[in-house]
Amino acid sequence: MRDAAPQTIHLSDYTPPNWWVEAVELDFTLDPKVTRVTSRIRFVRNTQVARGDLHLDGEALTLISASIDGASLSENEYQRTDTALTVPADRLPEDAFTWEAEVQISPAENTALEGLYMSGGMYCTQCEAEGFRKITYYPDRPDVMAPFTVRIDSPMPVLLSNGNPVDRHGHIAEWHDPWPKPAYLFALVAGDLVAYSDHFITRSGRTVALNIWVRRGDEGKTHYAMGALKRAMTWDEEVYAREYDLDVFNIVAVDDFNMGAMENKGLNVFNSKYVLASPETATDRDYELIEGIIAHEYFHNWTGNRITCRDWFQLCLKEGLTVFRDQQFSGDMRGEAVQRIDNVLQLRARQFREDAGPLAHPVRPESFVEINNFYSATVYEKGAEVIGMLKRLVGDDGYDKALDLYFTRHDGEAATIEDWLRVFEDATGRDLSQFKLWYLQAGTPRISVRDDFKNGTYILDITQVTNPTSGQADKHPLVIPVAVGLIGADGEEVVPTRVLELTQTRQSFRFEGLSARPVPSILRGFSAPVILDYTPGFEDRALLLAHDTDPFNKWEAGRSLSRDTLLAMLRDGTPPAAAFLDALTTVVRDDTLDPAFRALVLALPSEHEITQGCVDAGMVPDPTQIHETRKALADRIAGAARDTLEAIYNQMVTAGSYSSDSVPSGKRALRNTALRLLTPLDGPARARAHYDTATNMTDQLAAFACLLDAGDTEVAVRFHDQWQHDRLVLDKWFMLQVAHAKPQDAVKYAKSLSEHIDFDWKNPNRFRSVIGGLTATNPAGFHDPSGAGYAFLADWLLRLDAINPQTAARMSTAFETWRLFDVDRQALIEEQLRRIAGADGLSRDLTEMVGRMMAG
Ligand code: 0A1
Ligand code: ZN
Repeated sequence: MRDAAPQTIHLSDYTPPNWWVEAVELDFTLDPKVTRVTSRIRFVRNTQVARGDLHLDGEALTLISASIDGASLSENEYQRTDTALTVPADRLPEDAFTWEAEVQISPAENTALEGLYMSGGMYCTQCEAEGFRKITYYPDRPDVMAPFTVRIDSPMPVLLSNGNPVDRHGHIAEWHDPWPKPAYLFALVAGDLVAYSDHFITRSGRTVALNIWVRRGDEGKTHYAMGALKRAMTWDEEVYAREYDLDVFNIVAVDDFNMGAMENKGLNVFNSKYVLASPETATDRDYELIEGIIAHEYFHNWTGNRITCRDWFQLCLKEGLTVFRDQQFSGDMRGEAVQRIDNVLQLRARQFREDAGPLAHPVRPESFVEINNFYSATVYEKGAEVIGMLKRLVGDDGYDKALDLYFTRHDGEAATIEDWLRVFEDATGRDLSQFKLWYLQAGTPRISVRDDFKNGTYILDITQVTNPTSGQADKHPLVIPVAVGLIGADGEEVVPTRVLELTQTRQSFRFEGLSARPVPSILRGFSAPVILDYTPGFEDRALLLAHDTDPFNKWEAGRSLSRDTLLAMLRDGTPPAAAFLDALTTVVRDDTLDPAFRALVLALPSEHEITQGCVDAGMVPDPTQIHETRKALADRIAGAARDTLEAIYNQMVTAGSYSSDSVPSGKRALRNTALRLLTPLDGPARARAHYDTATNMTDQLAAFACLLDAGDTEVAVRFHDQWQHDRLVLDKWFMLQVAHAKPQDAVKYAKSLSEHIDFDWKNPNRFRSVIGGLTATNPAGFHDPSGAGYAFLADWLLRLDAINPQTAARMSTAFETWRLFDVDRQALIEEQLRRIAGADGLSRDLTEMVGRMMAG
């Protein structure tokens, strides 16, 4: 239901609660349609504020009874709206009291997958950000932290909640979580589940029971996740000195989940796609994501759970830091260089795109209508980049000191970004007042560089600018760490990496004592989340591609040459320069380099990256032409590097049984890239053989994609016959067919797949496979000049919004780039945005997103 007037919440309006919670007891009697929840909550007065009303959040609850200190409350003793229950201060005992209430809820009818809901016959919960209020009346705000005791009454064989198990007899299980936590970390799971179990001995010698709970039949796909969990636990002890703090750590895989996973205390709930893996069903990329996400949720135990956020504006406090930590972990597990390139690719694809459009917002936003709309690339990924910069600026020792102080000073608290920055200031003595702007200012800064060489001195003159973003016209200069190294004309590094600190709009930096003009390698390791407007000539970039000692910039040199080549092809049909093709081939052929890195060098900029490149170059992007030009360049590269690619295809064979480790998966990545490039040249025979002999999903899917591109229709039938029983593989089947449809057929394909018997639009993964398949993986199809893609998306968003507003709102971001396109496409998209905005009963989630996209 549309709220009468969706309210905007402002950070500046934060006030502490009138009442703290000392302890919570919850009793659940589970039933799909009629679940009873009894709560006993001990409130104590917050003596820091004037004595005030008791404010409880509550949504979609049937209130059966309520009492204070055992005396039942009649309806005239409280006020109740659709979203809250308030007991006036004069009806409350002076300093402390026990609130008891019984409510009724209906998990089976909860299609929004927020609060207590059902997935595949099991009960599960999702309470972040504000889902607990759909379970019972409670001060559902992260600064109210309390220990929880939970009793679950249900005939289901497995009954789980947070913390440690206390008791189990018959239908009833009791759990106690001694660590004070906000309600968003509450979780309950009940189902006919099986566990894959193991244990972990912490460095202080405590034994922790580890369980991964899955649906019967999936237990063979849990080993990898368990290994990842143990690696993450070890890593957090070794690198951050953080130890796990309960007797048991449970993970549950559920099929219907709006996001990736959730860090509920001691009971992480995962989208099954980020837990279940076997070589036959999961790709190398899936394995990598499982390891990263298992680690992310586990790391939240300290950065998020032990220290949480005071309010939802501080979301980046836990998310930016936890992403930063999971990226460090993945770098240690899989290789730092490749991991960094991968992170930057994601950042540019998702966060730069967000920052450049109407949805731009600061890492710490100042207002929101629906907080679920701010689980964004900016909060997560730019939030992580900001921490990376901080670490670079204060040094590794300074970072370690600051983190130690953070954990000791704020353990058990709900903290703010101000607290976070203060520990860095106190630990290192550095003034971070200007640095704080990274949290407050939206938009991607651009830095431009001019250089000069005179009498042995090389000068870099660097300028920064951040363009206005919606609602934020004035921007101030930021502190930008620019890591720079200098390379001599012979390819030798003459100055190793130095971090220049740009603090003003314009600044010069000098390098003395050089014998000749060097080639600068700027923004090494992508030392700041900025756009570097500096394009050295072809020769210089080819030199960096061949010789830069910084792997990120070595890759970046190739990427920027590819981008410029594509733009020149688009502008006036200029063919790719032979020297560019040669330079690329030389790197790809270099077997002293990591195969995963070579695969990344061969990967062309995405269609969205080219779209943005066109806009930056003053051209109107044409999605169809971009798609064709990108394919044409791939064919040119394949033609020029044919022998190398054939050799790679023949050599990069992984022997023995499957392993998702970085070395074999890097080899597969390079070999499958070669296959993809060679297939249009040589025809589908090689891909067919690859498909027929594949022993793992990485190879099968790579061949499947090639065959779809080659117009093989029979392979989709074979794939479906083989995998129709496996829901996660079937998601891939749906997505790849849309992704590899010819742009002019893509909407037609997506439509017919959405009518397929296996299409279940209520399952977020399946919905994302088809609708997201079109918008995210087939941009030329989505932007078909007829506007059919836009109408298709709008139709589905409206339909989904009625049952699952959160996922509908997320998927609507496919429209966020609408102003980049020609006026005809803009008009077609605007028509759809207006249609959505005008629909009856639109959710607060989608109303906010569409409103922001139209306004910005
Ligand atoms: N905190 C989780 C992400 C998450 C957020 C919201 C959710 O439901 C609305 C679910 C998960 C994480 O960072 O992994
Ligand atoms: Zn997180």
